[in-house]
Amino acid sequence: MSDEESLFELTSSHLNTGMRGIPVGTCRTSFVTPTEGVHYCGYPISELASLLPEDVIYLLFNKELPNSDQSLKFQEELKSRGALPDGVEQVLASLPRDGHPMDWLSIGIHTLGMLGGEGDWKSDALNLVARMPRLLGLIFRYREGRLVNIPADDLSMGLVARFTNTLDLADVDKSVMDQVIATYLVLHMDHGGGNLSTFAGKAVASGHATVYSSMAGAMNALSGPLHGRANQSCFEFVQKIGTSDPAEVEAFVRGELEARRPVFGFGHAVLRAEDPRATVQFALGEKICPDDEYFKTIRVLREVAPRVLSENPKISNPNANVDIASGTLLNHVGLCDPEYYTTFFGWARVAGIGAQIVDERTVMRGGKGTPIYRPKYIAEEQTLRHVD
Ligand code: FAM
Repeated sequence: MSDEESLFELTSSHLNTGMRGIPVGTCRTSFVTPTEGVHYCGYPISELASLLPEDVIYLLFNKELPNSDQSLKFQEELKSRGALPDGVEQVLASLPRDGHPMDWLSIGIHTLGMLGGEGDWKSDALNLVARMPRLLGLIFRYREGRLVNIPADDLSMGLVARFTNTLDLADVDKSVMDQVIATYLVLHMDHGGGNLSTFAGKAVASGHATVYSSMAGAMNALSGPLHGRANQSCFEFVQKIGTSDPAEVEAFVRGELEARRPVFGFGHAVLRAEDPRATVQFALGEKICPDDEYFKTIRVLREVAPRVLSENPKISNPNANVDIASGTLLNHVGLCDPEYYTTFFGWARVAGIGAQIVDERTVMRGGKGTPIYRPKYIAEEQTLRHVD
């Protein structure tokens, strides 16, 4: 790309559109195509879905998949970075239990920064990646008031197992739970440079706030119902359907559209086919929970909704998106409260956003980093006047 190449013709119609589609920078970790969805460092997500989350995190930070030596070394590195600083639990103990888990997550990340920030972009980003499983596990425990017998953080475990070990739910199959969470994490780690939370995180970091403050800002952005919290709404929607009878599901979908409510789990701003991340999760569901009532509902929905949505030519993509199946799978393995679902999204995105912040701060512009963000806003309805 030469410095002179014209990338975009801007007209006043682009103002106040949320910068939709306007190129503002480059991204080294991932890109999204309309038919194959997200690719991490060139690899289609469908080819990465069953890899160890640690290996995919390595990919995002190093732009290459690790060989087996590099993989083991990186897993050890994350273990050595994983211990939470003292004092985190005291802060969690003081938070309101009816506060949304995403607000807890944002405060938790800020707390990690206040108590254990180092001031180095890469080291802080990797420390945060390594500390997320314990932080998230503790958020569940404190917010639910399950304070007795919290297992010690076992740093010899991998990232996912450290979370499930902290959570320590009775009567669940931890190996299936670990498989669902590992797949969830890999699928959600990154999604290009311009999605709201990633953009917000990089914008905050551009003013040289810490990785922790930047990531807390990114999590606040992710918490909105139009962004990350759609996965909570999507499972609540599936719960509301309450049937897997095809005719009843179709009547429900038509009723939602008539009432001008969204059919959750379908449609996308960029994709024009079923999101491969949905395809992967459907395949996993067929393996682990084909007879789960909610899974039966989404299996039918996957056939019915695109057919009904296609009747409206305005809808650019009637197919399933990433959020259609994730809640059903999390619910199946014992993570039954949809209010927590966006925190898994946040946990995953810490890797992609962290890697993108490190790239922007230490690699872009020959290592100088991207300057502080400063888009231009044009004054409107502000004629010059003076106080009499
Ligand atoms: N249900 C009802 N209406 C829909 C729809 C759906 N699933 N998908 C699109 N539309 C409507 C949309 O609201 C818009 O209507 P207006 O012109 O009246 O504003 C019209 O169809 C054209 O929309 P589009 O160009 O096809 O898509 P957008 O880029 O505007 O919107 C979504 C994309 C994801 C916001 C939209 O498809 C939607 O609301 N889906 C349901 C909610 C959902 O599943 N969200 C999670 C998305 C997930 F992938 C994520 O990003 N986390």
